[in-house]
Amino acid sequence: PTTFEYTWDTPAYKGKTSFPTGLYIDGKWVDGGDKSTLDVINPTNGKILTTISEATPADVDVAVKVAQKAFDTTWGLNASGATRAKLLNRLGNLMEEHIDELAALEALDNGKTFSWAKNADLAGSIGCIRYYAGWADKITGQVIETDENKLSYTRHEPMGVVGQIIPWNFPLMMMSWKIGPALATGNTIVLKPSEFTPLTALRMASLIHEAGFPPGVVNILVGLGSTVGAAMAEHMDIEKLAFTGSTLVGRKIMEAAAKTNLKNVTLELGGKSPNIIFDDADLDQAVNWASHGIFWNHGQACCAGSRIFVQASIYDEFLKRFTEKTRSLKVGDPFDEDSYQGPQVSKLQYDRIMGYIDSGRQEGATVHFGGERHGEEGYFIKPTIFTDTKPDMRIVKEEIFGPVGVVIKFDDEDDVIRQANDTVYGLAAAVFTQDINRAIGTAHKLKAGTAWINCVNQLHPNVPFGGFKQSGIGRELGEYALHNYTSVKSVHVNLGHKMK
Ligand code: TXE
Repeated sequence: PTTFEYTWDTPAYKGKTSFPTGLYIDGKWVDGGDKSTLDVINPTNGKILTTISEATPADVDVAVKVAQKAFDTTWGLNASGATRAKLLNRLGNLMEEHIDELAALEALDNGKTFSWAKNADLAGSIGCIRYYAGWADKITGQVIETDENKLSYTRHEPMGVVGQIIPWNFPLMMMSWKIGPALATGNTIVLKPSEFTPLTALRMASLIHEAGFPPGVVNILVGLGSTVGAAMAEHMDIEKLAFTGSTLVGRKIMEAAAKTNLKNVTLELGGKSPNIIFDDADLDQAVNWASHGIFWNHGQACCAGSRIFVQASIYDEFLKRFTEKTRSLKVGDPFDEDSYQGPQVSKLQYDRIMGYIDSGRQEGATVHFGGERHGEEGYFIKPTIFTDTKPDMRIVKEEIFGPVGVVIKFDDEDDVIRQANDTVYGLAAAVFTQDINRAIGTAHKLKAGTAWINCVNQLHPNVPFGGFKQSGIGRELGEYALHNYTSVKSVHVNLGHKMK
């Protein structure tokens, strides 16, 4: 396998990195079974950054075998909670020591700005690993009283080898949300990063190694979804598969699980989250949050507030201030200190988003702001606002996953709740108002796994995150995520009851 080396000399960051890029299996870096490779593209200029080893389905078999062996010997029920906590804490400390380097890699590979990568992605990732380190020695079952001749209790046992497939929008954070609870509960892992953004996961392989996790506990295979991802979903010896990505692929994974070993599946999928702004909201704050809601991470967030509903009496004033705010967002190089928005992650995503912008125009909506590419190279798209939309337009119904928001006028509370819930998704929702009854009442009526009041995009390792409806199955983060990675065993002990 090759070594990736890179030196940054930019306004935001000066530093360098060097790490092996092979598949990380059984504590070693190896080439893929058929020696094939993948190009990693820099989205800021569309050029090849590096070429790395690509895994095959046969490599998945090898990785599952070594993960099973590690589960049976050095991990699983063989490593105490205190040991698992110690190693996770070491990993968190190593990530913090390398925080700038990891943030720079994330910005380079994904296109997000260095400062957001550091302050949001890295802070969230390190916090998540440390949070689950805290749980590792606190995984307990219950003693259940039945009768005096019996002792009944439960154990929350690790499942075994778990598969984890992650996307490209928050590569390191999604990896942390996955490996944190899985390792804390004693599972071994075969993880597939997105083929579009593999670099931070590969750098993490070195840190996991350095932290001292036994070989085979974490295995990282970069490869395509259609080959390696599908092989994981179908694998007979993967007990559980955790996936974050598109609803389309989530469906395929459930289908593959159903057709093979009925592996347990958790899914974190897409969204079309409503952001409701009532006439009594603090307007400047509502504007700033709404902007962050749709334009943060270039709209590539599953919980992006992509449908902005504004009450009729303040609609014109909101739109005026929201347009000014949008105009002020600097689109540019992720390593410029004043950039807010970098390029979209890939040519594929750039084309998809531009396709949605065209469809909005063709279906009769108004491009109120933006609606075109930015600059000459790379995958930059201007932050875009649509108005004059209709409920059945594609830009109102479908997840665009880009910096494209629709602003919709509403009359009253019932009307907006009906419209907000008129979607197949249910990941998140936000409401802005100064009236506490209206705020909490609306939050409770919205069909979404997360409801934000007077804020958006707030995530915390201690608080669960996941979707209603077609946005997913299961919850990540918080104590809830431990359930994704444990099987409950009930033990009945006879204390003297005689059988005749
Ligand atoms: O996602 P994919 P894509 C949404 C968003 C975006 C759209 C398409 O709307 O525009 O999905 O993005 C792996 N079996 N989200 O095409 O393909 C793939 O290799 C097993 C929302 O990039 O779902 C990658 O590791 N795995 C989202 C992961 O799935 C397969 C984040 C996600 O890629 C596979 C990303 C298969 N058959 C996209 N095919 C969110 N919820 O945050 C692909 N993969």
